[in-house]
Amino acid sequence: MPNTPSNDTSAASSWWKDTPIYHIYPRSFHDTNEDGIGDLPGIIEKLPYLAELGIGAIWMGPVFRSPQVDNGYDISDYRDIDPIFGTLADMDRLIATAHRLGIRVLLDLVFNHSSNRHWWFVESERDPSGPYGDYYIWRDAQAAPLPNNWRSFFTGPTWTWSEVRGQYYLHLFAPEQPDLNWDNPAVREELADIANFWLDRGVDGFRLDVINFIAKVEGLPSVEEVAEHRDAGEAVSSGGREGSTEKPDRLSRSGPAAYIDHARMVGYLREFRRRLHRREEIVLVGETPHLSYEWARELTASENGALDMVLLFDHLEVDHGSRGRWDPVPWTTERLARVFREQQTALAGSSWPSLYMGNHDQPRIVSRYGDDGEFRCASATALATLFYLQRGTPIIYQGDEIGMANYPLEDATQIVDIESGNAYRALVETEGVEPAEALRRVARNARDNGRTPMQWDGTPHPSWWYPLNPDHREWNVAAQEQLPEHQSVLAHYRRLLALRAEYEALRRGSFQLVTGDTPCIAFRRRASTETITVVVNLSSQETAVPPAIIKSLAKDRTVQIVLSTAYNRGGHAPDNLGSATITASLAPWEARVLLQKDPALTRIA
Ligand code: ISL
Ligand code: CA
Repeated sequence: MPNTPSNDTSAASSWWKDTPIYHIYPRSFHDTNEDGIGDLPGIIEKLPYLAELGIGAIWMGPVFRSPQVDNGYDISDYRDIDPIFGTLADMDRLIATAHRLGIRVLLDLVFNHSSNRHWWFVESERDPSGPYGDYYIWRDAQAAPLPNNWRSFFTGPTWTWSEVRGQYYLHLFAPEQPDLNWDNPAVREELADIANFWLDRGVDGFRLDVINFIAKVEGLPSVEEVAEHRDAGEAVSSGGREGSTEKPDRLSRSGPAAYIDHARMVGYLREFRRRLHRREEIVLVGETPHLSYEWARELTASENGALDMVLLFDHLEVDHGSRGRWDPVPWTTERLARVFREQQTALAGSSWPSLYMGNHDQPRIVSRYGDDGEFRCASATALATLFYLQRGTPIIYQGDEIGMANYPLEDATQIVDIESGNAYRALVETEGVEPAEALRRVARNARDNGRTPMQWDGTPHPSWWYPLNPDHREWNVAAQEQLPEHQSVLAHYRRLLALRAEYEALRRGSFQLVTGDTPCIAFRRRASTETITVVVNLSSQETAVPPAIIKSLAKDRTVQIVLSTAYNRGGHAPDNLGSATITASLAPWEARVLLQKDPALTRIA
């Protein structure tokens, strides 16, 4: 078992606060049998690369048996590996090899819904009064066209008629992804058993897919009726403490958050955790789209015993227009800084933030918030410094460590992802948007952007299930290993993670936003004997260090620069960063990390 950080008193608890996690999208990570799909042997082969990067855990996207309607997020057997990825023996070998390298393993459990090809659903359809009859959410046809007016994440209604059973069933995503009925105790027991099956094989935790949607509002009322209940100030007890009223979610007036009964959801997850083997050693990370900060804190407060972290979305929605991700608008430093402050404030104390810039559902961060043209390396490293030195656990998405960018989508036929493809067709066919304009809107945030194959070297791999980004010939791991440090995104990520390992202020220190006025964001991390200030120029122009930073540093002679993404600016070779002037103007996309060791503070033994 990997050694736990020395400052942990209890042998294995909260290891996940001290080590970055690397998010692998297995389908696109590394293909060892030339079938064009990444596989488990491919992940095993790259574990040393990940160990050298400095990560302490991997989160792998779903590799269970699946018809692949939603690239594995439609599971038909939770206890077996899909042959396109490998076998159970491969998984056992992966876990053992990772542990030998000091890397823990998290799996991605999709428990809000299964595949419609899971035998539970086949039986539920065939035999309504059988043992699986109540595993899903079924409703009779009524006078109204559908049981309610909820909308799917993947466009269209959330109800599909089953000729076999003669009823509608609920699916918040594709019709091939029927929602499981968490109100059924047999379902909750079955899912805890599946988690224990993997924990008994040595897995160290789980990322739980859209886990905040597992408890739907009683009676499945229409969106408007839910809003009325909440407007009437209906007191809804919070998950942990009775009596407090639920603050309306940002989206409780409409959209997915209106479908959730949060108090019941928290209750189910506390019961789920109580049932898990090794529950003190593992980490539970919930993916929670549209979750309010209040409920995020409720879910992750350690005393509530539900989840350890959640994946919030607000920092990846500052470029969403009024109609969401398919209505992209320019983002601002002010909006992003405000979200950072809100998230860090909400999850201070006994909660713990996750820090992520992208994943298989998001566009590439260097294309989204950076400058993937002239300042691609500078902006990729600046954004990594901005996100990953905050309080919380960094979750690095495969390829971001070498500055991978969006795929040049020029034709709608290149959109393979179900959500993005449905959104494009809805814009054109339902809203009458010109195809070229619909493509412009969807291409920027299409999920395909984050799913192109990992770029290990410059050689062509024509068999890949999705084409490699044409820029892989220049932007790849092998090339980054050869570049001088200050031109290598990969080298910067290694230094960044090493910096976190070196300074307690970065691992466990407090967070305080100092400024968020265009074009800079600056924040401060404090621990017992050190203060670290991070200031980032989020523009392609040179800019002055914000006055608030200069004021706080001017008097202190002990300040030194421990990291800068503009190494080659003013003699900033990595080994003499300390000599550079602290308040020199910031180069385009420069992130500067300043250390103050306060001798007045005694080091806590
Ligand atoms: O980002 C999103 C919401 O704004 C959606 O792209 C995404 O579907 C949502 O975050 C939920 O994602 C998870 O569940 C989906 C699956 O398609 C995603 O890949 C998964 O990450 C359904 O299982
Ligand atoms: Ca393969």
